[in-house]
Amino acid sequence: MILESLLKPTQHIVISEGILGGTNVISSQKTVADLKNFFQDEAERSKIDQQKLLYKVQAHLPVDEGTPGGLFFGTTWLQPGTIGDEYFMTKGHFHKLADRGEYYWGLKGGGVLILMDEKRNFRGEYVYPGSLHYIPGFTAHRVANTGNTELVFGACWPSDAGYNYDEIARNGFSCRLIKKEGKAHLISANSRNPAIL
Ligand code: M6P
Ligand code: ZN
Repeated sequence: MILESLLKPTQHIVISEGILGGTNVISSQKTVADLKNFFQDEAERSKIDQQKLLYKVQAHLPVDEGTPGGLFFGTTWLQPGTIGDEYFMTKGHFHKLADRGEYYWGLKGGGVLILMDEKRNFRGEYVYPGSLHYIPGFTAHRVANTGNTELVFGACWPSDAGYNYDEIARNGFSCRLIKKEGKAHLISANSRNPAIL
């Protein structure tokens, strides 16, 4: 009787893999088709199997999107590979409420977190199992997989952050993560190379 208020958690996580279970967990995925115009070499992207999986996301959404004060928690599985010389990457976004921050952390594989502020200044941080990244507000974020295996990373963000994909779709990031002589290089984008939705 005394133990009645001790409850089993509604959620669980396979801690090393990031796999989420329990209530209110949603899954989504992005294919090569979904990243039309996001890579520098659009001609190459268009030649690849359009249904090929680039990444999948699981997220625990305990409250409605837009609710102030809550948190969302997710995992992303990003496949290895390149399009032209550019590594497979997530779309990347600013937040709709632009001042909202986010945490990312590396779980498996290796890559780079690409960050760009509102003045289009960019920087990259290595992602690896155990890396922890604080993404400040007003900062677009995208992850690229530079390894030969799946890159898995976790994320936690405010439930009212929302997504602003438009800015990236219009102007892209000011940098690209490319493979040159087998190594990753973060280079300034030579053109704005707008990604038209
Ligand atoms: C992380 C979080 C999610 C995001 C996902 C994929 O898990 O930041 O909010 O949706 O990465 O990134 P994107 O939405 O930019 O494709
Ligand atoms: Zn975000």
